[in-house]
Amino acid sequence: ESKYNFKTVEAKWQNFWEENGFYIVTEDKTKPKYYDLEMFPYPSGNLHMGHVRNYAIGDVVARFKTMNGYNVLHPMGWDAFGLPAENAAIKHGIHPSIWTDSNIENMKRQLKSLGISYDWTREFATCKPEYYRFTQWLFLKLYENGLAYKKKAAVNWCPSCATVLANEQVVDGDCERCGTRVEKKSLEQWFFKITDYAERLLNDLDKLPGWPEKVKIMQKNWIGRSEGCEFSLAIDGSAETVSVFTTRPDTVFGITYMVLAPEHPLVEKLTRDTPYQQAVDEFIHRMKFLNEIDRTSTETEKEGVFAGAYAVNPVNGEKVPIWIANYVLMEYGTGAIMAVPAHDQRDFEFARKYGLPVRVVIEPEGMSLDPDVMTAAYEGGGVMVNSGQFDGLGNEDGKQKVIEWMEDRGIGRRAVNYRLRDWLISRQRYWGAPIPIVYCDNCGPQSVPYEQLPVMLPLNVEFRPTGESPLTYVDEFVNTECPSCGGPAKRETDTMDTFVCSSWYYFRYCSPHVQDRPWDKEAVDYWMPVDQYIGGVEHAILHLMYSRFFTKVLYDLGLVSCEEPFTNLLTQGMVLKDGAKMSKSKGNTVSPEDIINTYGADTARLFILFASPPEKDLEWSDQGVEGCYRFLNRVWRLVAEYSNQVRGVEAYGGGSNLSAADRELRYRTHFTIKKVTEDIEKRFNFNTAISAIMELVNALYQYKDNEHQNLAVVKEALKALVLVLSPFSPHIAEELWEAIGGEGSVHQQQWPKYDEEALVKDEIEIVVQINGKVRERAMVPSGAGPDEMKTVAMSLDRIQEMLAGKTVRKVIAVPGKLVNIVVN
Ligand code: ANZ
Ligand code: ZN
Repeated sequence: ESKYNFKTVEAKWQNFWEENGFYIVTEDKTKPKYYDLEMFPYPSGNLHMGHVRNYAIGDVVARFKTMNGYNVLHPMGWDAFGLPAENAAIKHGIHPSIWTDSNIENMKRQLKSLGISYDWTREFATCKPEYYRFTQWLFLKLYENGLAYKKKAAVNWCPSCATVLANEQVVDGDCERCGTRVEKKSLEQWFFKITDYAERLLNDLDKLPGWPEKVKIMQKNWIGRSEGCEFSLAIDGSAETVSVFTTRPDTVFGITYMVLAPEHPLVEKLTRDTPYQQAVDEFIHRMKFLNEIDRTSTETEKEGVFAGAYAVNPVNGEKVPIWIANYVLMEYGTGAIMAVPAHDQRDFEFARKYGLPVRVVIEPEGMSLDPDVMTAAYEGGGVMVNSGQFDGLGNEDGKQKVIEWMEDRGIGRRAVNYRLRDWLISRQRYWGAPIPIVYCDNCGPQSVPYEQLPVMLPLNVEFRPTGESPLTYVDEFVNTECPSCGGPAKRETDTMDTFVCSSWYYFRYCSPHVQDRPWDKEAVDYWMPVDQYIGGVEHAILHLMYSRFFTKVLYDLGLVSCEEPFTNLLTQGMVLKDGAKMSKSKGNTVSPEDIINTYGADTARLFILFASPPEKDLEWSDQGVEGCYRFLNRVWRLVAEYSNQVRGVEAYGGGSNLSAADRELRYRTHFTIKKVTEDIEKRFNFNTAISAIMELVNALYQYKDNEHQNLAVVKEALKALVLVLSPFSPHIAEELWEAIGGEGSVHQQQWPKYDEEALVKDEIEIVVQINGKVRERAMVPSGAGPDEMKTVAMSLDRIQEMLAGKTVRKVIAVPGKLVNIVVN
């Protein structure tokens, strides 16, 4: 019992928790609820240190809130659909479901060995029919409400993964997974209409004070709201008009040409059977193979061709040439722009390249710009010039005046544009939730009736990277009956983006076993919103945006009562080793399992929480782990030495006379309680909380050297120590709690409260010197004056002994510090 054997201790308490269903919660209405959620993992095979960090942080929160009287929901599950399983199938011939199940089993075992307080009865995997049935159910809800639609779209296509990628999965023009250059391909694809919610997704960020500012800024930029106007220009000699979106109506007199995106429908109309057709066709053909990122990158050379037609500028009647160029995208605004090279850098570069005119219409106050010598566009503000009746107006004012002028004439109107695009959810993949739609030659696309869900993934499939879903080749899957006319019909073979599965999983945890609906409304109303969400900042945009979108849609449909899913968000930093992010590809990983086997879960957790505050990056350090291990051993020995003496003793509760040393220990005890409580509650500063605990242990060791021992005070200190340590290192805390005679489980105790009075330091320590040499220390009242200090010093046993036979010549007192006795 005297040696810390973490293996026995951790196994013992993990069994105890499991056997007693310790972390199972129900919707107990007598207690305030607290929903503590960590982003669920993809079952890749093994936990990595990033996971350990994420879950250790979440577990401190769960245990702390539980001890503070909350009914805490702390669930775990698996984001189990997705590409790696399918790639493993292609590579090793293992079925994705078998690969996924065995990974889940392994990672679950690893999670349990970490001692995280999950309610495992709520576990689910998104790849199981019991779950994806409702992912399909939700798809149908969106479809019925006009929020899911199919359209032909140019998509990002990774030729190596043979799949469609969302914009967000394209990093600098390359596939996020394999690094291959991404191409463009036109396919019929399913979309969710997240753009309908752009404004609310933006505005409601203000309702999230508990989110990190940087995440809100990222979301804001992603939504990308721009204000400006849309207006149309006539095309010379044609009945057609072309409309443009601009954020700079104040520069409308500076238009010297116009640009259409290569995909713009007018291109064909304007150039068909003209001498320009061939050059335009060639250009467009070339652009097809470039993706959006390459086309719009500032480094990419701007290129274009003249369309052979002219547009008429409505403010001054001028005819300007219409060009087709790579830098204008069909997917933004109207797919056409008015070009103002003097004030837009992209237009400037293009104009210089093709010898198009540059006309200055905004000048900075007191300065004039010469278009012939300008080397870059002037994009700043200023005064309108060369702008007819608007001359002399400040440009911000001018923007409004030009819009009004256009509105009065019915040419244009104020407009808002968002960078946010609709969410492309189609994947030409097997390992995802099938989209519950069938196509009938007579009736067109039909929803699969709710009672026929789930549309089951067939097990027997062949995996070949063909670019089509493997489901396309499974006749029994594809061929079905039309739910409307009963005739032959074909199933949709696309599956859903896995971000769909993870956009609603936090609702499912509230009532994971209901079979006839995705959740029980009452349970969801009890638990939601999530009080604390914890995960990697890499999900700052997509997952969090999609989840917010789903929640708003479900709210509008009356299916849930909250409009935002996550009240507080904590984005944890990375785990680094040797200054670089720990990753398989860099070969600098440390295996959590090895660390747990060598030092135990309590040490692993303590180190990870102690090494750095949660939001900052954490540098792995073997010495740091060793240090935490030594610390837990030190705590163990301390308790072991005291346990027999204090087991039956009541913790100090006031009353009897305390020595200075007793008071000092009580001060440290209550200081620690206060510090740990505030560090966890207000700032998640687990690192400083743990330092405070370490100091309390030092204080206890110091106290142990005293001859006089007040066991009630010691008991009070040990109790507090074990209680405040328990969220960080939960197994050893249980064992020590038992050792000092604590009742029940440490995790079911009330969080300790600090005693304000103990925190008032009414005495201070001074040193007593003889001829300038420190000989003794003493406690004096904190306001003691020189005389009182001298009296105390002279009366000390040790000092009297040393003064025997000597003549005191002088006694000097420095208040708050020392007494020096000068002798012959
Ligand atoms: C004329 C102009 C003059 C512009 C000027 C800017 C400065 P944000 O802020 O991103 O919304 N634009 C509009 N549609 C486009 C498209 N489909 N592809 C590429 N560029 C497009 O940008 C809005 C500005 O981007 C618009 O305002 C337009 O150029 C361009 F001194 O119009 B501007
Ligand atoms: Zn039909």
